[in-house]
Parts: sequence; structure tokens; C-alpha cells
Amino acid sequence: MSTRSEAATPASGTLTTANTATNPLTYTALASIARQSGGRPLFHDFDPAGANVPGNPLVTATADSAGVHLTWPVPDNGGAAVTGYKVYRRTSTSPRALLVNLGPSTGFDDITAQAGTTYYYMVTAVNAVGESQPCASDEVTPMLIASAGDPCNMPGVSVVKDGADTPPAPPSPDIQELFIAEPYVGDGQGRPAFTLQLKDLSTVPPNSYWYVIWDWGTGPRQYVAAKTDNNGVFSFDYGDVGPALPIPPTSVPPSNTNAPNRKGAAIGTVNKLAGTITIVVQDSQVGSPAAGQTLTNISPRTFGQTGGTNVISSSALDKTDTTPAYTLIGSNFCRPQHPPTAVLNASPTTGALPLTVNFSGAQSSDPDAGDAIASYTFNFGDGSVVTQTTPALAHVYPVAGSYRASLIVKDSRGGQSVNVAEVIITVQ
Ligand SMILES: [Ca+2]
Ligand SMILES: [Ca+2]
Repeated sequence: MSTRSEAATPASGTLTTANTATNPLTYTALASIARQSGGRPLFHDFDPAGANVPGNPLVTATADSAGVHLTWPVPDNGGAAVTGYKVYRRTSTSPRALLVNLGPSTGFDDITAQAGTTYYYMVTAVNAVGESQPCASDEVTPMLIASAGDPCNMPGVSVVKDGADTPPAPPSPDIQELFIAEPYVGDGQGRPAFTLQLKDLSTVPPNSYWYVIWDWGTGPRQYVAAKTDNNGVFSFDYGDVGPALPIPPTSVPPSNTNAPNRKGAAIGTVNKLAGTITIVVQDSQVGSPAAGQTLTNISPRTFGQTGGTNVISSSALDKTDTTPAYTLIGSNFCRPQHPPTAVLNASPTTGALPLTVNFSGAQSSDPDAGDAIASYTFNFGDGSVVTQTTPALAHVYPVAGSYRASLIVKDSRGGQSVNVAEVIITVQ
């Protein structure tokens, strides 16, 4: 055996060994366990001839509206430091292809992944010897997770993150991320709030435009925009972009192709310190999208002076690589949520066995406008529990005794009653 000096990950643990001197049944001692991540193994006889290619990383993949997010721990390096990783992607119909060559980072966001498409990812590691062997069993499919962010509170849900720009956009039009929030206002109007995170707004150029454009049904595309005048003073608009998509094939494009048609002033705020522009529009101003309906092909774009007359993406100073969709939750979703109150009535409450008792939770209520009682969970106190959407049912007690029957109700948003609603049933 030879002396080893490779780096390893130490860990403390407890190893059981018999302490027979004091108590033959006590087995405690401290030990240290080392996990080797590369290099020559413990026994000289099993040494490879030299360094080898690394092992494949164990990849974890999740997907949300911002794309697919891959992470992995550093694999066995084969005896030479891992210098980079290669990310491969395929679909059920397209063959595996190299997506990106990475340095020694242990994560990658694929913002080019399209919603609704199932992707298969594989990551290989590279060291001085070469690339780890691709293996089909190391392929992963992203697990869909909820979008990051709370739609009820600003800035809301992260709709899209921009990747690195080529060439880099100047800081103030350099889009980093778009959020949408739908905070509750209380007047029955939906007011989606679009927040653009820019790279740096500390210096704002005059005559510039920050747009968010989206497809809406079969009509023209809708937009909200911030713009600066000759003096760099901000104002905010909403409107549409003609004509409706798709544009019919014609040798002469319609004269209003990609032309913004301003319809009115939106409410906006600019936080130069945070680098954010927030534009709030009433849903009735942008085609009246309702809860459950989807804004599609959402496209943040920034422009210099040309943004006043043409918002074609190819002339934008910056735009996002993907243009995802967002399904509105509606203004009522974020209204205040108070728990419902459960009320339990029973008749009769006393009688000879077998006793049939009629239970009702019909007097239960919820204080929030728009909330209804969505489910009733009856616990009869004899070990049986029934959950149903209607408020009344009958239950038979075949055994004599005293039973504490109770009711818990849930409202239509999942809020659960917290009050005690009980009836004592006595069976003789
Ligand atoms: Ca950007
Ligand atoms: Ca409620």
C-alpha cells in the first residue's frame, strides 16, 4: 500500500464498537468518514494506470415559466480536475445535440426551452483526459414547478429571464427579467402590473422606449410601454400593435405592421436605484382579459427613438430569447382571505341504538365576498370521517356510547375553518 494525499470530503460520524471493560452492551466511539471524489483509490493494487475521464454528473432538473434549471454536484473527477461540462438536449423527435459548453460551473438555465415540450437533458464532465461517457440512464426530464414569485404581491411572478445578450445591450435597455403581479385593489377591476428589471437605470437616455408586447386572442397585439422624452422624463402608455397575428401572406406588408397604436396613459413608476420600471394597466384597456385567460408570446423589447413608430423585434436594443405565456389569476384571487366559520347541527342528539343522526353544516359561512363553502368534513367521533361538497348527511351509530361529532369546512380558495363546531351524540 502507498501513502495517499488526495483531497477528500471529511465527515464526522459515530461508529459502534464494544466497550467491554465497563459495559459489554455499550457501543460508542467517534469516527471520521471520508468520501473520495477523485484520484487514486485506497488500495495500491487497484490503482488505474493514470488519470481517467470523469464520471457523469448526477443532474437535477426543474422547469418553470422562466425555463429549465439544471444543477449537479461535482462528479468523480477521474484523477484530474474537472475543467468543464457539456449540456446535451433532445426531444422525443429530435436527436440528442450539444446545447452548451460550460466551464466548471455546476448549473445551467436553459431559457430556450419552450413550454409544452418535453426535453431530455444529459450533462457530461470534461477533464484533461477527456469527456465522461454519455449514458442514457443519466438522462433527466425536468420536473415542472410553480413559477417563482407570488402573483398577489409586487413584483409578482417571474415570467421570463433574459440570457446573456450578444452583443451586450447598453445598461438601461438591457432586459434582465419580467414580472407580472395582480394585486387586489377592491373595485372589481383587474390591474395587471408589469415590472421590467433592467440592468442599470442610474443613467436614463432621452427618447427611449421600454415595451412589453403580447398576443391577445385573435385581435391585435397589446402593449404597455414606458418612454422618455427629449429631457429624459418618463411617461407610460398602453395600446395595441397592428395588425393581428398571424399576418396573412401578401407581397406588400400591411402599413401598420409592428406599428404601436397608443390608446391612453398607463400608470407607471420607475425605481432607478433598483433598476425597475413598473407599468399598471386596467384589464379593460388591453382587451379585457379575464381570470383563467392567457396572455401569450409575451415579449419585452427596448428601443431607442425608433420605438415610437416601429416595435419590430429585429430592431430592438434588447429582447428576451423566449416569449412565454402568463395565465391571469384575476383580481379576485388576491382579495383578503379569512377562514370560513363551521356550524354543525345534529338531530336527534340522543336515542337508542342503532341511532340514525341527521347532520347539517348548512349554516356554515365565509366572510369574504366571492368565497363559498367548498367542502364539509364530518368527524362522527366513532372513528369514521366523511368529506363531501354538500352540507347534509345521515350517520348511523350502532354501538352505545357518547360521541363527540365535529365539522371542519373549507372555502373555495382552500381556507379552512378554525372554530370549534361540535355536537355530543349520546347513544343508549
Ligand atoms: Ca438582456
Ligand atoms: Ca375565505
